[in-house]
Amino acid sequence: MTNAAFVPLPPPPAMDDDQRLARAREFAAMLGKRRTVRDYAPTPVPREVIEACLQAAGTAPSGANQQPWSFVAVSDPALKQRIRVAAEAEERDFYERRAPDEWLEALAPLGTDDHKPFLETAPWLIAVFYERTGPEIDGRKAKRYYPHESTGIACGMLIAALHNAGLATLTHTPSPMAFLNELLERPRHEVPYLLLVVGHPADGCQVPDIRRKPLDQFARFR
Ligand code: IYR
Repeated sequence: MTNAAFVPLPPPPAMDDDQRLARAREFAAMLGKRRTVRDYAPTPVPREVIEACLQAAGTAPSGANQQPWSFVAVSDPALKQRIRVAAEAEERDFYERRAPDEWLEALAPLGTDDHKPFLETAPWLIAVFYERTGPEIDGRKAKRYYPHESTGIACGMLIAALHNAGLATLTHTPSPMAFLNELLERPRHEVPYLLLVVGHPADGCQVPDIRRKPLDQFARFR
């Protein structure tokens, strides 16, 4: 027996299969133009745009509808500078000591190194956290189900929403990221997941000459 409450699903938009195909292809083409950007213009982006894109992210499906994500959007230059300093310290350690040669070889086509000026130049940094558990209430912590997967889906939707709004992004994962809890004053049960860099590309911005796999290499039909 379930005591769940149900309401009618609002009708989906009316369209025939030709329209469906056209829309599906348009969306794929739109997303196909997304590129990860590491060189940003200092041009500001209104907070309302970021809010609307976060609103889109917050519609993601999640384990047991627990919505275990939490976003901190940072535009304050002093805070961005502190994030850059902390991230670059971790990245230096990664590139100079921790990264195995195999990993450095895999990164070579991307041309990345421990310098992360975009953490100050880009107008917004969105730190994403997932809740490992709920907050402790009366000494008990509620379990969260599929928090990584749920937060990953929300991040995908956020990246798509930002791209659709004409903005560039970078999924940055300085490792470890515990400094984000301290700098952004988030409690310990929130685990840093991703630092998303958001803004407009710099004039003359260049991106790595890399390709995406064709459909038949990553999807099968049976
Ligand atoms: N966090 C480092 C290294 C890095 C790792 C992966 I996997 C990438 O796809 C890109 C970079 C950095 O940001 O430089």
